[in-house]
Amino acid sequence: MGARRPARREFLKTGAALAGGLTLGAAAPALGQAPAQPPMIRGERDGEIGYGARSKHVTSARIPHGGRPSPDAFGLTFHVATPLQDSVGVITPSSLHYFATTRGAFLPDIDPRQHTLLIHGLVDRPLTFTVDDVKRLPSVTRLHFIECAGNRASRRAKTVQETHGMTSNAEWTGVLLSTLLKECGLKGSATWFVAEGAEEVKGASSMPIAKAMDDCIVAYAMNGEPVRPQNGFPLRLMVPGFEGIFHTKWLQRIKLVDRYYMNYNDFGHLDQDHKVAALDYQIGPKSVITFPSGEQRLPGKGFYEISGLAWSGGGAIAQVEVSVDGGKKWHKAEFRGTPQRMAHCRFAYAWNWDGNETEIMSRCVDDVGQAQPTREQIAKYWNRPYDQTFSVPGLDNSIQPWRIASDGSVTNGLA
Ligand SMILES: Nc1nc2c(c(=O)[nH]1)N[C@H]1C(S)=C(S)[C@@H](COP(=O)(O)O)O[C@H]1N2
Ligand SMILES: [Mo]
Repeated sequence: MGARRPARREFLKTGAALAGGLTLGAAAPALGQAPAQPPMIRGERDGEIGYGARSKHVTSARIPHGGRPSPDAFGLTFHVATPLQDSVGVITPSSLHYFATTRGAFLPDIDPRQHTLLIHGLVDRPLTFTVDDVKRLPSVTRLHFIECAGNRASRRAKTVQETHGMTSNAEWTGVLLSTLLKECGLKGSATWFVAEGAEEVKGASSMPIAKAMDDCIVAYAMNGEPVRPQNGFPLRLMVPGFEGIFHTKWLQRIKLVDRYYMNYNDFGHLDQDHKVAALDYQIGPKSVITFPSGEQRLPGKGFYEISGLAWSGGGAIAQVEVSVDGGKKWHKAEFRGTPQRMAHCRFAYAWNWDGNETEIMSRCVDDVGQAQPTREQIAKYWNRPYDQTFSVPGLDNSIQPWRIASDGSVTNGLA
């Protein structure tokens, strides 16, 4: 199991911190009355029977990302971010999964009985699969994150939803793309493939064949039910660890080709600097503290469990460290659950806040040895000056600091 058993010393320290925090008012003393009877939710009238609804007291919601309304005045949907500040565990509920359409889209309303997936090009036998055909084949079920290239630190962002909400993590079920490609028989000249969606702009991307044969999934289910229309119903391609744009939704066609093909999607997101472009496929190791994070408030000094998420496109997360003094000292965080390959993993760190202003942040290392960099390190790598105006070229996996003021308010440490 990946969750380390805490050393006895560490456990005692945590226990002491917890006891201290509770005496500082985290829970009210019991006075011995029986709990009052709450009002009742009334069956179907409150929408609870056919398809469950959450409590009306839970209001966590997605927000449009990057200042662009979604849907816009024409009814097109763009980018919408997950409320990571409220997240617990590692599963993003499907209703809160971020979603992104590269050029804005009306969501295709696809009848799964009519839908087919065509695989053709450099294959021995071009084949057309119905959704039922796909479901008959041997399946896999795996946790995977998706992250959009638009997910980046910014001085203007106030909350972790604004800085990091363009990533989510779900349990995906489907058939390995390699299973389908073996049915078709790959020709030796097939070195790339193009995956295409069913909407008007096609959302197509070119990807190397090695990735197709490794771990890509043609997914039909997400978190135990059919993939939601916003996330690609009835079939979507999962390209674990690759930038979000490659995970083609409403998947209807895969063409095997012998070189990189420029598509609408590729054109929109490729950088002219080939060094930046090369780093735009696989997501680097990244982590962020989700509690406490921007615009939250600590009610007073004492015990808190710092909690956050870590992920990498290169494999599973091997280690997360937390600093509670602005990056001077780093402490090993604990995992909650077992880190999975190309999936969010939840980390926690027991903290006794002394009530003084400070800065907290996390950093991670994945199991192929890649480490999450600071923004200064990234600037140095690209040979650019590091100042307030620096923006990370390509994908941004920089360390995110949160500033805690002595009144307990939390703000973006980059601001
Ligand atoms: N067909 C199609 N697939 C697509 C897109 C699109 O616009 N059309 N957007 C891509 C982008 S930019 C991202 S980040 C991910 C987002 O997946 P999600 O909406 O399920 O979170 O889907 C990708 N797949
Ligand atoms: Mo994206």
